[in-house]
Amino acid sequence: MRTTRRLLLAGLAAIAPAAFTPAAGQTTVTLTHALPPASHYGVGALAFKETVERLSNSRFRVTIQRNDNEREAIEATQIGTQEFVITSTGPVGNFVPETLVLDIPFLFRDYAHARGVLDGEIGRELLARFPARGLVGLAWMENGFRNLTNNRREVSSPEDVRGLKVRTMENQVHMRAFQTLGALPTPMAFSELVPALQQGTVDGQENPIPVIVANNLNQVQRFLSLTRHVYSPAVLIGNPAFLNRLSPADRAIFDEAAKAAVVANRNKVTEDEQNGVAELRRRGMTVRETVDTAAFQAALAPAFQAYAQQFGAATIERIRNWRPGS
Ligand code: EAX
Repeated sequence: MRTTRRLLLAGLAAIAPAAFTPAAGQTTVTLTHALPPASHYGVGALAFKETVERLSNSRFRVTIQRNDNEREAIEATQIGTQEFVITSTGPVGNFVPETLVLDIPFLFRDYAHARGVLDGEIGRELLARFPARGLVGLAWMENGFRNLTNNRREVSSPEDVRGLKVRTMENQVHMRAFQTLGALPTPMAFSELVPALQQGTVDGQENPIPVIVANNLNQVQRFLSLTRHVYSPAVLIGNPAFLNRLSPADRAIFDEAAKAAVVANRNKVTEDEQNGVAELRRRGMTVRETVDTAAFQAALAPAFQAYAQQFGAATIERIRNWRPGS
């Protein structure tokens, strides 16, 4: 009897999405991200939680959990075993290939450029690609400009990268870039990174200052070079079935909470960018603040040609040439 009832309810929920709203009482949803609570993702997740619970008068409760295998968390959000994930775009390209264009090295001039593109027409167009892949891109968040760390040597030019075994995210754009520089890119989930560095499976990795600081990567990495070779967006993704079942008023609550998450997250990135390098030097890292960016860009020319083939030169130039008000 209970099975029949459950099937009937599931059927009703499926055919009456617009009208279906969670029963009175509390609905608990789960959001995961890969980093510690005090990180730029953690503060964003907390802002999301607080906003949802405040605006819904606690009809919805958000449980925040850590999962540092981002691909796994995106899959869980897709199938509905969790409702939300905050993730870097690293693995997202395996689900929504159009987002890979954002991972091209040296595409964005600075944070204002990246935030402007993602908050504008281009960012909206990319989020619109998520539903066809069984995901809802609620908002662009931020991971930050990625920098190279390693245990073998100071890096200031492409020659210094040659031969380094570098952990990359499971991202074909990043892997091509490091292959082109003569490194040995080794893709793996963030959850495998620290053991790989401890065991010497890889010599180095690349991540934004906020990630390096939040995860104490100074404990397993000696040299930091401020290459800023890639801007790494993050994205808040939701489960379509859950979101489509919400009333318009409740959906507006989650949209408002996503905006609050973006503000808290980006403020923390800005703060970490201001203080993180000095903190990492204090913790004992050898920091190379200036690198030969022009030489890196020149060395990546073959990769840029491949990216233009893959994404279209016009699309890349549209992003690269974006200006405020454009
Ligand atoms: O999203 O995997 C990575 O290097 C990411 O930057 C990290 O998980 C934060």
